[in-house]
Amino acid sequence: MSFQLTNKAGKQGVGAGVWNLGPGGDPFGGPTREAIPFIDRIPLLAEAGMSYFEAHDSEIPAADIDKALVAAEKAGIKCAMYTPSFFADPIFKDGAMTSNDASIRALGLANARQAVDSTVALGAETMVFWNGREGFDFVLAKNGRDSFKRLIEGFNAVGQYSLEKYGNQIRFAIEPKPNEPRANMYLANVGEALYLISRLDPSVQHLFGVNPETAHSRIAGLDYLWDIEMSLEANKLFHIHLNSQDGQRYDQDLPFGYTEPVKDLALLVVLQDTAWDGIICFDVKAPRTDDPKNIQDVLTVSGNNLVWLWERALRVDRDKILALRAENRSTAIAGYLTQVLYGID
Ligand code: XLS
Ligand code: MG
Repeated sequence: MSFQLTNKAGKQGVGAGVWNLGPGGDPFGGPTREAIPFIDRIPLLAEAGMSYFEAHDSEIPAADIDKALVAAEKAGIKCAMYTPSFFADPIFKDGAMTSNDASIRALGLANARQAVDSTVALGAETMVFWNGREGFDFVLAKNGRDSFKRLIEGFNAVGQYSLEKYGNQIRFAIEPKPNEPRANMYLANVGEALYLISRLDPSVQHLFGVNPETAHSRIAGLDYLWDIEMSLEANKLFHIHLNSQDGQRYDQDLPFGYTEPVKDLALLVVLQDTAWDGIICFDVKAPRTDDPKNIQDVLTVSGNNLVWLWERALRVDRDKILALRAENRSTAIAGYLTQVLYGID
């Protein structure tokens, strides 16, 4: 059984990352579950209702792609996106594209080019760039203006490589996050990512968009629905990571639909109304407290919440919202959404 969304435009099915089913370690304590090999997580994602998987190059390196494809084919699941892990290798401890050391920037570029090839080999249409280590912990440790220029150079070079080798076959989605693991991260929010895209070379600009993650907006104290609307307005919503966050704190990757169901309902209304046709993916984390046999709960809870909220969103009377807007009754709109959410209609 896979999660399906009634009348969704474009791509059906939902996805999640192989990293979502981790062994449960955190900065204060080791794993609470035995680590499942990354390739073996692919069938687990499918079993939990996912039609797509996502992976970092540190989880499924180029050498394992054939094995991943066999496992995916067997499980009836496809790759939604692939992403270079600029944050994992100690060589990139102070960033890849924004490192002060030109030889490390060159390594970052080589790593990104390899990830482009792997994205194509896996049959994914999207490669994500998450700003993992691109940032600073101490002021003046980097020159911010130089860092920004280096990001532009780096993305231009990756875009050029991909365009020359594969044409428009894959697109790049920049995923903003304000902090963690760095104290301050470049491309901290959707607005910054869109500004960066506006500064890219016009020959590659069309290849770049954003991958907003709802929890990341919340960590920044921003409204994730507005972030997504802004991406849509710019015609740059290339991918999406849904999850929940319980306040402004460390990145929790809670199940989608858990903390702010009314806002999630409104988000789905917006996606339905714009006929967004991309794949909907979760970026959640199996909590440290869950037993190994229940490791997929975080995915099934997210999937069920998505399907239920999607069905509710289809029932939202758009004309009623317009009428209430015309009467300047924003509180009544909030009440109406809650009414639909609770199924009182
Ligand atoms: C981390 C990010 C990461 C990206 C992919 O906070 O959400 O998991 O989605 O690198
Ligand atoms: Mg993410």
